[in-house]
Amino acid sequence: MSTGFFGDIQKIRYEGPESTNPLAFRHYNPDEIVAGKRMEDHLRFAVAYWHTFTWPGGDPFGGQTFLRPWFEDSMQAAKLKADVAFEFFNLLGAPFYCFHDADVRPEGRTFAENTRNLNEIVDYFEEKQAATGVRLLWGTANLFSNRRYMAGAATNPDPDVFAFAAATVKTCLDATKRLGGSNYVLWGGREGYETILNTDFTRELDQMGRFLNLVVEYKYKIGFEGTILIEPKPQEPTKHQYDFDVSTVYAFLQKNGLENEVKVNIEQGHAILAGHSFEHEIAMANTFGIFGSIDMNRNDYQSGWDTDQFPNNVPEMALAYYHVLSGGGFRNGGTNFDAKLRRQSLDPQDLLIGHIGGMDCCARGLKAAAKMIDDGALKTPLDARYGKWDSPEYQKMLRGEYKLDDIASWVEKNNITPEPASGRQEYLENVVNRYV
Ligand code: 3MF
Ligand code: MG
Repeated sequence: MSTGFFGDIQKIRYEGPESTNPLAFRHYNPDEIVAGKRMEDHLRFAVAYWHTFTWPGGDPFGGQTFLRPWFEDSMQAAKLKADVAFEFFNLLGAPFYCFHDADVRPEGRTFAENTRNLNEIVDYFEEKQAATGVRLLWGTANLFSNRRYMAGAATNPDPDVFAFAAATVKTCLDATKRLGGSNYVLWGGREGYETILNTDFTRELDQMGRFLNLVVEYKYKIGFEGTILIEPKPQEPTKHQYDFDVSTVYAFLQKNGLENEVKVNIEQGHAILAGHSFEHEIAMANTFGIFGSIDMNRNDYQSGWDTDQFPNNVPEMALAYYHVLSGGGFRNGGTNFDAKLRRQSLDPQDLLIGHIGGMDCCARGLKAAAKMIDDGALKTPLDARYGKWDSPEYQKMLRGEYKLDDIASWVEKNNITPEPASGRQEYLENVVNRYV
């Protein structure tokens, strides 16, 4: 039985680029084949439970603007929220969703009560997934909202908090496994510091390393087959967050012997906050072999805050998917909209329209990326730029067969005189613009 929340809105359909219907896709056509695969299977869209069903519309200057019938901390309200959520996934045709424990269950007074509440909702989700075919892209624990986490979870100076957080992650990994989740995400919301004056980096980073090892050990213990992902972010809410960006996370994984166990969930807005582009972070993760999944939401470039808006810039999406596809595309990962409405967008249909626009924008980006790859538009000039490295002498240098003094003799004997060549940046930028 329908909750009636979305009125008489029907399932969102693909109507093609000429459609002016705001409740239709103009570019996202799930069954259309792009680069040998259905678009739905390439993009693997997921709806974020927290922004779409839980966020009340507050900002630093004012509270709730959204009035939702399930905004109440009870099990009954949590089930109504779940009913609406699965109706939404169906209307939108979203194959996946993502959630934190705190998004889906009422907050208990104790750890045991939290676990009971979570498990009751997981039972409910299990039935709904079976009835609808919607799947879980990733589960996670909210280890940053409750006041107990104000000084961090794994990195807290109080070991009681470390233990409570570890116990909570155990329950969330259990839940994710039961629901067949493809990944489990750790975003270190408050794993950082407000001031160095009260912070011992050595202890905190060691604690964080131990915590992550515990998670990986437990994954094997229960036979969870998904990928463990860390989501980098440089700051906000803390002044400095330890999982600053992809490169920092990779160094942390190596230090803790986890570089083959854990991958990254890269968020567009977090990449920008770190002073990078989204494609920089995706390409870097490919280079290290730790690319996992993406959170597809932008920030407002003027405000400098993590505003979590739906993507609307096709050239940016094209370059992002160019690197996703160049790395072989998603395996367990997908495109999660960690995006929320603006607080004046009050109507139920705004929730659909935000996602529709985001999905269309990603679809256009994907198609442009696939075409660029097909044509070798960027790869051919890139290979040519590095082409001299294919010569046998330069291969020997790379393999370490020529030592520094061998190289010196070789350069002298052959009178090697480097001739600078154009980097052709404007040409390449113009090439990209042909595709978007
Ligand atoms: C914050 C985020 C987070 C993470 C989520 C899962 C609340 O900037 O992006 O959203 O995506 O916690 O790790
Ligand atoms: Mg995110």
